[in-house]
Amino acid sequence: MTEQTIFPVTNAWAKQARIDRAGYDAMYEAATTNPGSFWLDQAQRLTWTKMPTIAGDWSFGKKDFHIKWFEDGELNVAANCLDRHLDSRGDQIAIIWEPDSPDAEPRRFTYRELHAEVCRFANVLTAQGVVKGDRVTIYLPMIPEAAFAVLACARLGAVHSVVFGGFSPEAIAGRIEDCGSKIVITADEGRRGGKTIPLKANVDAAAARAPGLERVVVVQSTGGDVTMHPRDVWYHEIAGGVSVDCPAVSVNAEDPLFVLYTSGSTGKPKGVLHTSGGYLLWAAYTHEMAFDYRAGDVFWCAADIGWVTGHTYILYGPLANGATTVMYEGLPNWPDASRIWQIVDHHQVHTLFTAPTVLRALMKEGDDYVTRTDRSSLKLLGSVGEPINPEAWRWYHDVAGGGRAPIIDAWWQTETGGIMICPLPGATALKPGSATKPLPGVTLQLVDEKGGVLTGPAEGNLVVTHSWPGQMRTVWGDHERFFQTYFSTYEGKYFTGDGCRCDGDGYYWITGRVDDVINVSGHRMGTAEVESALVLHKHVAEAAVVGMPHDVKGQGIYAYVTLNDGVEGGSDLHDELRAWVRNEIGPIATPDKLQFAPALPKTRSGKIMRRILRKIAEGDTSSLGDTSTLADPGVVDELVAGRIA
Ligand code: 6R9
Repeated sequence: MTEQTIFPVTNAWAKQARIDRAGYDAMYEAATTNPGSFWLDQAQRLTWTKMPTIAGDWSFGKKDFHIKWFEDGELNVAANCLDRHLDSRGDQIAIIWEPDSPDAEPRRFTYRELHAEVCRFANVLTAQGVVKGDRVTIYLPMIPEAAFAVLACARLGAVHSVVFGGFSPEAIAGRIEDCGSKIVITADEGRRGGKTIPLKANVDAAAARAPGLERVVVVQSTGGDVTMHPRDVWYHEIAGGVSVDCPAVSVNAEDPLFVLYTSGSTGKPKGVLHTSGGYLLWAAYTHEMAFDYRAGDVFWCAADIGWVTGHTYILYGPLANGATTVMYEGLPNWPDASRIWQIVDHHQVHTLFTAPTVLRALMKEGDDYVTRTDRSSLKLLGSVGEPINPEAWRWYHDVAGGGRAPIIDAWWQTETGGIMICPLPGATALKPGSATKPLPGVTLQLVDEKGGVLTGPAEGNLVVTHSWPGQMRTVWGDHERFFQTYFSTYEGKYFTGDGCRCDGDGYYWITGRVDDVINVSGHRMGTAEVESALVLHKHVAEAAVVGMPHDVKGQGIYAYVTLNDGVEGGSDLHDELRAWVRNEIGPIATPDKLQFAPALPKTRSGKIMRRILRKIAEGDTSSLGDTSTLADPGVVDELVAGRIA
């Protein structure tokens, strides 16, 4: 299959979709030529307590750098996701919760029931002293209470910071401290793939390193044994008898809604801050546009709410649009590779949104697991998190979707709040591996290393030239870092960190990160973070981490480690170091391969030549390029000889 393979808009979608090709072109044009009125119009999607009269007010320039959207508007995000639906669809299912075990019963919450649960949770948080503007760390498994907790914060105008359940105590502590949250909401244990995850015990360990933590609210989920400390309270004990009425606090559009930590190319993870009005509008707008969402569609984003995809497409987008959203506790391939398709059948899922890494893992198990299920409810398939390779695309399209459902390959980032580039099912012919075209309101450019703008078919670095409502507003506590990270490379433009190619039809093909961020199973990992974890070990002198191709994860982690004098690098230490990283950051950061190196290849000025390390990790040792600038070129031969195949 070449990139010339084109899948035209299907007849079914051509007939029913809201937006056709001409409609897309007109809308794109309107959003670009008159963004002010375009976005004030779009703002009508939300219910405001005070309607905004100003759309975007922003500058990416260094002198008067600022980003604001709908700055004179006021609203409550949870009321937009709940209260405003009560009259029209109070008895419609808002959330279908599918448990880890196929033998356990799913739970369903109508909009009315979800509203009550969120109000109850909000009242409990208020009783614990949470007020508007406070940060609340949420470290929960994929259980309904995760949705209640997130929306309860939004209802109070408190700022949630969800930490993925796979992160270690060390990582949790860092996030609690960085955003200064005094309260953590967790559960006794999580459950995934038949195994339990000791969430409460992890929070206990984190608390030792997070002196500012005052209160831990514990949701009983598995009923597993936990130790309760004086700072801990059981949710079910303090929620009994609490009112299910709770007024929604009206906030300014620019008041913070959440902080979500993400890896960058340097330093510790950044707290990406999203605000209330612009983010919610972007969530609602993109959910409707990208998936041509219609009332009644059952929407399943198979992500975890610990990642931005879960924030925007399990919760905020679907709920703002009054959808029925599926929340799944477990793994797509447990107990076996049919599980994901059985859930589709069971809940008659209309749109499935998942990641290429999941597809590659399922593909390996063979088609039988798929074809023995019905899947006729599936009308649309989404892909997100990393470039989708054409083989996985083809399999998703032909086998999983039976050739009927278009694939919405959606490119975006934690920083962008929601989807930026994707096909529209009724408007865009598909090319496997291309995220196709920007949504109306998204203005892209490709630039070369020096910032020169590339036009026509070209390959370069992807930038966004105009602000959009869903754009992050700052790095929590470090506005200067926000500017430096995203706006200093190319003056006056937002730099995505991604490389990209644009073809003759104006289709965008993301080629991957151009910075030191690697994409492991669709999750971002900073090489610097893994290196910092490794050098904390007493035997490690130096470490360099690079990405390598991995047939399921997309990219795997390859670590080169030099040891302190006198320490021998045997298999015990090898295993110990992998476990060490797992402990420091979490399982997703565990190096796939770890090579003990006598030294690292450095330039005379001491800079590690990562290009060479990448080539060796890839096994591409015939084309290492110029090594003459190295302080000790002999190091390279030793690294090649010791490569872990
Ligand atoms: C939503 C999300 C962002 C990085 C991004 C890019 C990669 C995401 C992609 C994609 C190619 C797609 N990425 N979607 N690459 N095609 N459809 O994943 O956010 O975790 O912040 O990662 O993921 O490299 O820069 P986040």
